[in-house]
Amino acid sequence: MKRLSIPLLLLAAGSAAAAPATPGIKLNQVGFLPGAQKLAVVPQGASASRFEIVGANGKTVFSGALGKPARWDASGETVRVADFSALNTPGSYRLKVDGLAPSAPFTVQADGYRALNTAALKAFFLNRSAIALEPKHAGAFARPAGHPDDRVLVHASAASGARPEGSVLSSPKGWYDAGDYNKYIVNSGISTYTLLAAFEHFPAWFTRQDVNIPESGDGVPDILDEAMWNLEWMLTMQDPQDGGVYHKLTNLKFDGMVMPHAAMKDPRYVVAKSTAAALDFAATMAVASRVLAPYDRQWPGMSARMLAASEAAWKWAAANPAAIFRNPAGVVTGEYGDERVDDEFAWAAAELYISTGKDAYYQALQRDQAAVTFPSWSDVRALAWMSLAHHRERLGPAADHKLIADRIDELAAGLAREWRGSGYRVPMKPADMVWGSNAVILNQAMMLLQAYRLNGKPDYLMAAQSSLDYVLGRNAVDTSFVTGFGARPSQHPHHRPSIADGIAAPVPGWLTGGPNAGQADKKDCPPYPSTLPALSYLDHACSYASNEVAINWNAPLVYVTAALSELTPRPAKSMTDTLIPLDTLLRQEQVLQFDSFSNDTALEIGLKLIGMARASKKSVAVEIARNGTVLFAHGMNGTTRDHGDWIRRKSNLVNRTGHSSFYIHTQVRQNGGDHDAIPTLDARDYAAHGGSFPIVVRGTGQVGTITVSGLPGVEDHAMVVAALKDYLKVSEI
Ligand code: G3I
Ligand code: 9MR
Repeated sequence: MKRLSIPLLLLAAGSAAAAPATPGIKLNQVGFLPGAQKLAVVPQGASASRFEIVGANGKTVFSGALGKPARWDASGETVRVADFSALNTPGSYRLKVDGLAPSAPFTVQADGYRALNTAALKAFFLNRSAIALEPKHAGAFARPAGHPDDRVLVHASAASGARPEGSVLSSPKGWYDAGDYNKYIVNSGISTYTLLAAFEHFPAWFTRQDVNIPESGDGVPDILDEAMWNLEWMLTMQDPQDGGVYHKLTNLKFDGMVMPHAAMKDPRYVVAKSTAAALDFAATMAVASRVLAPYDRQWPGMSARMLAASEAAWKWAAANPAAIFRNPAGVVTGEYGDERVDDEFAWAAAELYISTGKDAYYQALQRDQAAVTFPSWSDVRALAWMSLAHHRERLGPAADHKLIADRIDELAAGLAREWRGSGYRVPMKPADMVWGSNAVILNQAMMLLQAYRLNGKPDYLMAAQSSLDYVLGRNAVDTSFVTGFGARPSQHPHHRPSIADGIAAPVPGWLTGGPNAGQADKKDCPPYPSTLPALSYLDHACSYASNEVAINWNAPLVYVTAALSELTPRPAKSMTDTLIPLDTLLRQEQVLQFDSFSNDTALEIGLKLIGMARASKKSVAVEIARNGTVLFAHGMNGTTRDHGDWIRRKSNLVNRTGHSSFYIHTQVRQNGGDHDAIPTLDARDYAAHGGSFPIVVRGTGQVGTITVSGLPGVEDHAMVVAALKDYLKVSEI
């Protein structure tokens, strides 16, 4: 594929991520939880119509048909989807299509996102200001402390009576925003909120997590310790005189491409108070005050102090509703300027309502009628609804539960529609390929997950999984956008420590910004490979517009990987692992035989099976064949063509071996083998899973098969056996 132009390839020399010459198979290069939907995209050019999944030993474990060609406008491609969701056996695999190079390797693994989630959170620690990173926590990425920020100047734009221009403040701690070394309240707000929400929604996941930071083991989950590093800084950005909050703490211009401790010569300033900063601060502190309330022993008085700070900031914003931030003359660092603050008012009102229970905040929220849009630093309305939804049972009578659920479902339904219709099966539209597009799609995933938590619609969970798949490799540039993860990760982020630390690999666990149709850094970079939105990506350190990292992009990566880990259904282990003794299985084959087997017999047994499935509210496909002729076939509502393929492969096995497919399954497993990779059988044509049973006519031998598909193999098998026992009036076995 033509991702990198030749000069850029040379610049990127040393990268293990050489672009493949032809468009290849794109998939999540990290992998899938066993119960997740699992999709890959295959370029249309391939003439093959089927795909295979091969295990680490090269044996085929799964095969399926490619979906219909579908276009993705963002990349100008037509692709076909390979769906291997049914593969839930843990292992390491590749996907193959005749005529194409094999895919990157991926795993199917329970708890498969633990390392990624921990690294994504660790990245915040590695971006802390004002602290030396010790080797025992940071490994090779240890470094001296940067920017103590204990002597920061008040900029002319921020001057007030008690704090005239040039007065000195202490504003230490906090995370560097991104690839630069400045600290911005607006972006800190949404980032810190997202981490706090991840903990608030999935406490069990984070309570089990050891990120190996200096505070680990202090009785507080690491994610809260990490959030506290930034919350303490945010508190220093409030002017105690009036409750107003400075927009940012910054140099006048961006530092050079040096390590933090080598970038401390220029003075740093707090710059202008703004309405957006006050409201993002108010919202975040209101959340923090309730999430940290149980930790008053570790942080005495902190929760109450945060709530008071939040209310003071709200008051300031109410009195100054139009203090829109613009970089003052002479300040050229990140602006995070936001013309519209109605969404910030709504968010702060919602969080203050949840944390204080005061109806005045709910009334302020009610004035906001706008539809919910997925969140970004400049559009935080969705965060209000996400918090209201989580707390809906605790809200007072004023709160309208249906409205909360409907607002979130409306947003999710639109995203899911886009997901279903797009060639790459992503909720993101071509127009969403803006600066930080990888966070766009993960914030979309976060909202889909809110809807899923409310109403359990499977599409929402699958669309969220697809969003993660996209950033981990199922994208048009075949890149895992998380440093250090996947076979072809971003290697050259616009991140000053990654550029200046002398280590070839970038700091791990960072989500890079991703394709940005605006190509706003064109003048500072080698040419982009294409003007198409989804191809507007440069894995080059020059590219601040497509390859920077940022705290507000990593935060939804933390949220989404934890949420998918907690919400993805786990395949029922007890079912898939149940084995019946071999002698019992043999005995079934000997006893459940016929004196004759007519077309009517097939009809009666077939209907019996359907009746049994109905009675237990299960959905199955059934096929009964004699001497190669199908005498009965029915697929109940909810079954798909895939069930037909299982029937074909399971009955092939019975016709070849003379045994029930569950007998072969059990025999192989008892001998320590892999039933999905039997050396003498081609997995495209044979499946050693329960559900197919031989029809044996006494005196004649095997004449056909009765096959059920749709449940775990052991249950498919049990259903056939039960129907035969009933029909043949057998009570033993
Ligand atoms: O949302 C509009 C969209 O409607 C429009 O069609 C499109 C056309 O260009 O623009 C979209 O807005 C873009 C916006 O990002 C999307 O969030 C703006 O053009 C684009 O300029 C803006 O970029 C911001 C960038 O700073 C420049 O200001 C990014 O959001 C923001 O994440 C980034 O943040 C920087 C900080 O300033 C400094 N620290 C690093 C950080 C990350 O790069
Ligand atoms: O390095 C800066 C990056 O962190 C910011 O996000 C980006 C936003 O504007 O700006 C980068 O700085 C560039 C500047 O804007 C233009 N000249 C080149 C700078 C990077 O080399």
